[in-house]
Amino acid sequence: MAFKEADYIWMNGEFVAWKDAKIHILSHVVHYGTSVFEGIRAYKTPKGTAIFRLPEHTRRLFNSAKIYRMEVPFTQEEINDAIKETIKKNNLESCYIRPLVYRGYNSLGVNPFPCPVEVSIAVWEWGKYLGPEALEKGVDVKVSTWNRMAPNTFPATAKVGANYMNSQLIKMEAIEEGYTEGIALDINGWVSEGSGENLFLVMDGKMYTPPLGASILAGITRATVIELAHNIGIEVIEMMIPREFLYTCDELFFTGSAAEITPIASVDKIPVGSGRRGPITEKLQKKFFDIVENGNDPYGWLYYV
Ligand code: PPE
Repeated sequence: MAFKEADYIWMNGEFVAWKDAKIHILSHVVHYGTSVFEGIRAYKTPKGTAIFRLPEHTRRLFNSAKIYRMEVPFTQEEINDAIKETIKKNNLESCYIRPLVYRGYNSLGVNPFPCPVEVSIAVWEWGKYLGPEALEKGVDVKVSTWNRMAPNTFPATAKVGANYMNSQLIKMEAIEEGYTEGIALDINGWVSEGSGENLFLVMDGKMYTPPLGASILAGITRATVIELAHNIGIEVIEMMIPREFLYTCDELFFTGSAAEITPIASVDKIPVGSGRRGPITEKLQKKFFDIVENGNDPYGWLYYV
């Protein structure tokens, strides 16, 4: 879906008009994928616009930058403030937030050090990530022929632009074959994650999710769902998951800032459980949306703009 354009984008401390938010074609990031980023949602609540788990996202952004030896020319507090200002400046009640740290223009060649580290923050209205009916009906997915990146190649817990070339292979294959999304296995054949989502299974009343050692991003929605599940008395087990569990589990769902909590209806044309959203998935969705949409937030996860 094409952008629903907002008015302003924050670039290196200043607001510029959406259409003028440009960089040079010879910027390092354009050629070598030299960027780290976040995806965050802000929700409209009865008490005003609230950003979900903002400091956790900003911390992950800075950790991704640290892994790639990028020194962010702002503090985490400055970025948090800038994100709030950008939402205000654009008069949005709810939006998706995309902070980006990248290597800009100086010279090319793999060595990134001569290129300046720059920061931008964009916000825009973004509907349901996997389609308008996905949260209720669930999505049809396939196990990708592409694996997630191997450990010690592209670090999976760093949220960097270049990792999303692998995600694009997974996503394109799924779409070309008529599915909404793909699930990637890691290089050893264990279940890893979707192109832009973490994954949970429900089996016999317990929940299972791959550990960080299965080449996944340490999702903030993943951590959220683990905590919500514990608090309603459901055990969550982090373990290597064999592919065939995707076919035999009772419920299966994706989590992500963009995807929120999206049920999976089928894998490789095999229905998951009854083939529709399961009861535990629905319960977790209710808990999640009660926090972000109604502002019932005993956890302190909402940051009001
Ligand atoms: N795995 C991957 C590969 C991933 O990209 C995301 C977020 C997650 C797991 C879930 O992480 P979290 O958002 O912290 O719960 N994907 C972001 C980008 C999606 C995109 O298409 O761009 C997002 O959800 O914002």
